[in-house]
Amino acid sequence: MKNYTLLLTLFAVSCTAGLKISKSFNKQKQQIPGRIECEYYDTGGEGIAYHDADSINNGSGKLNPVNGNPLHEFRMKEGVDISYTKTGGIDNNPHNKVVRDSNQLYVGWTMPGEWINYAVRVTETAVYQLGVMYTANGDGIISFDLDGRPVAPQLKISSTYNSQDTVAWRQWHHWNKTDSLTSIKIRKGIHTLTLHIVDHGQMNFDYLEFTRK
Ligand SMILES: [Ca+2]
Ligand SMILES: [Ca+2]
Repeated sequence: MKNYTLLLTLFAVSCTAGLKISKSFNKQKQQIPGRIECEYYDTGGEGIAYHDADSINNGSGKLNPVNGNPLHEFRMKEGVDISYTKTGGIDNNPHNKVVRDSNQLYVGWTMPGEWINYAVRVTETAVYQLGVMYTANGDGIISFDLDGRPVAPQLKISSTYNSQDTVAWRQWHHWNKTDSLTSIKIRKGIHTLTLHIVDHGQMNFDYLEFTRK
């Protein structure tokens, strides 16, 4: 019996040692209430901190070539695709529903099935309203897990496509902010928040905003 218990203990220890978990970016947990910057997703790589459709960063280092500008090279070796808001009619265009600051990093090139983890520190147990700063080339669906369990129904991100805009690529740059996508009760403490791209994709996410209801 003793040997059996010892074996079980060894098995448990080795499982724990082999378990890889995602960790906060720059060892700094983002806070709720507050803004969760989507580009500050966890470290740990593909399958641990995120799942992305391809292993290259289609923004940093590609669309935005390496040139010494940190906005061009942000997390460029990781699979999650990142760009930033630009002037010259790109992200400050007349079809925005909200005023946009330039040089704001965001996660883009989203595809169904992708997910991203965020280590968060929740400073008070409360019901939080969830806001999102985003663009959507068509109606998209996202969902959220907290510590691996769904915390909200699947959520529709309304399209910001506008046929008045004849610049085809700019259909991915019409920014909007929703302040009350859903309400989520979250307990005080350290949690892992997971953003899932459920359907359509083609959305850009600058930040999530959690405010007390
Ligand atoms: Ca990618
Ligand atoms: Ca951002």
